[in-house]
Amino acid sequence: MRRLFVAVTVPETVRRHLSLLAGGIPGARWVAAENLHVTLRFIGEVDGALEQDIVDALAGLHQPGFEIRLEGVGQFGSAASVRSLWAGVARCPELLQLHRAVHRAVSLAGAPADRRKFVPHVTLARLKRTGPQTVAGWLGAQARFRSTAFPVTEFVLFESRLGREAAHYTPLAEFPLHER
Ligand code: 2AM
Repeated sequence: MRRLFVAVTVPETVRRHLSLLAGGIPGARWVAAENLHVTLRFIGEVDGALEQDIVDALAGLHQPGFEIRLEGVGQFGSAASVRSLWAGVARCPELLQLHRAVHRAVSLAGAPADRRKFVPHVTLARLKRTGPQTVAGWLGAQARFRSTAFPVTEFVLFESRLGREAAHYTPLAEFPLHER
């Protein structure tokens, strides 16, 4: 069984820009620059046969390439406890369309359901038992974050192996997007 997800990667220049946001929050575990990505669909643990069906389904998609820009920051979690901090993605109908196509394809292939609402983001830090007052200063300081726009020319199927400190992501297959 492998734990899978589908994502869009972030170019080196933008990852470097994002890594400037890391710091200033006690107890935060900042995501390593090479692991920064926008998840399109979390799949979870699947066996080899289902993985092959998922690869085939993704290979059958014919979606256009487009540009995105990262913009703003936010948090996930409850009112009492912040679970993660992230950079947002500026409004992009083509990314939403790609998400829908990937979601539908892997669901039809038989992947486990993913009922999370799609909020496009790049997770920057994971937190434990952190109150909202601890991150308020960081959220305020980074509110105006805005990356350069960059082209999305492919999406990637990743394996995620969970380590004690951080997850390790390995690209398993790349799926090109097409010219309009
Ligand atoms: P996150 O960054 O917002 O936590 C690999 O784990 C990727 O899949 C992460 O980017 C993670 O999003 C995303 N993901 C979505 N749903 C998940 C889930 N139920 N468990 C773990 N990761 C999930």
